[in-house]
Amino acid sequence: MSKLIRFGVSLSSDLLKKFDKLIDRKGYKNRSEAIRDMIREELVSEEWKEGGRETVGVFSLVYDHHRNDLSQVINNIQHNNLNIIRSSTHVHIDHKNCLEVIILKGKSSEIRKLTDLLTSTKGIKHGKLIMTSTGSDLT
Ligand code: NI
Repeated sequence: MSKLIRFGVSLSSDLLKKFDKLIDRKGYKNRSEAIRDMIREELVSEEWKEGGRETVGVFSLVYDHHRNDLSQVINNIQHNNLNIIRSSTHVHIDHKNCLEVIILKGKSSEIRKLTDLLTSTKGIKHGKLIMTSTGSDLT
C-alpha cells in the first residue's frame, strides 16, 4: 500500500457547503473518502477513454424473446466474443421479456464495440453498459 499523503484544498465556503451537503446525502462519514471516490471515478472514466487499457464492463440488455430469432442472434454474438466475455446470466422477466447480463473483461474499445453491436441489434429494447474497472490501478 502506498504512503498516505495529506494535502490542503482551497475553495469557497459556498462550494464547500454544497459539497458537504452532497456527501452527507450520499452517506459519506468524511470528506476524504468522498474525494477519494471522486478521484477514482475520474480515473476509471479516463481508463475507458484511452481504449487500449484492460478494463471491466457489466452490460445488461432487455429484449422480447418472441421477436424473430433474437435469442439466437444474441447467443451467436456472444459465442463469437468469448475472448472478452467472462460470464452471462439470463433472466426470464415475464412471459415475453428477457434480461441478459454480460460481464466483460478486455480492452475498453473491444467491450464498447461488442456492447454497441448488441444494443443496436434490431429488437433489443434497452442496452446499458456500466463502465467499471479491474481495480488493479485503483488504491
Ligand atoms: Ni428469457
